[in-house]
Amino acid sequence: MYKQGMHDTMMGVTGNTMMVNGVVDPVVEVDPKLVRFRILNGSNARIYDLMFDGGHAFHQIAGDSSFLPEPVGLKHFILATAERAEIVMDMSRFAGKTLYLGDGMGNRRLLKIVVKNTVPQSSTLPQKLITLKEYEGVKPKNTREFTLNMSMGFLGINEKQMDMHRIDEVVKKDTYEIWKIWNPSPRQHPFHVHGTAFKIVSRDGKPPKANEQGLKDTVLVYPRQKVEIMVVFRHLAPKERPYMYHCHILEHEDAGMMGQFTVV
Ligand SMILES: [Cu+2]
Repeated sequence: MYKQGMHDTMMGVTGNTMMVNGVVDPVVEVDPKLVRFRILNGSNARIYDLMFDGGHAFHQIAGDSSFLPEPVGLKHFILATAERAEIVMDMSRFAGKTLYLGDGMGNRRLLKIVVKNTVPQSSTLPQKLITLKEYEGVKPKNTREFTLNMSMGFLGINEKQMDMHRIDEVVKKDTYEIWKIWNPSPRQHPFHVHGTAFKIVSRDGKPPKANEQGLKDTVLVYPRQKVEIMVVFRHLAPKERPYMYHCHILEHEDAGMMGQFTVV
């Protein structure tokens, strides 16, 4: 049974069978060299803490919508629903061995990786990847606030449930804005915005971690956290075809945690 009541709506439904690219118990064979994984969290509700078995180190090089300014050394990272990440793992150390990409939160193995027993080729990543110019030196005057509401039986944003016949916000094209997202609820919500690649300005007033410093379209907002993002929209969106912002836990957006906006 997919959804059986209020609890499933609040918590989001998580199944008992993990799949990668639609495959149960997936296996991939790789060469013993640098291997790049392009990962999308396509789950409806599950948030992952991705890591390799044994805690082997790797680099994240890209997030949702751009490269990171530089490769970020990690042993694990959180990937919320709809978020993307590109990571590079040096497989030259594992020629002839098997390792697993897994989820530390549920202690689950997700992907079996068989490293071929051929001559290892080692190489290094560039130190610098890109210079992000989009939001550099910009100090927006316009701000908007979005409060993520969740109480028994009610899921909404700014005390409103999604209504396809209501436009919640009107945004000006090519105008930089700060969006303040406040999550007073006890659950984490991945906040997703259509039609933009934004920059995370701060989490509770502090700068985001190094692997969140690229352009994004989804940001996980933890319970009782305030996240500020800087957005700009480069395309028009009339009221017949508005954009949406919403929580990307399927059961939450489905229950009304979503709003729509035009770009004029
Ligand atoms: Cu949510």
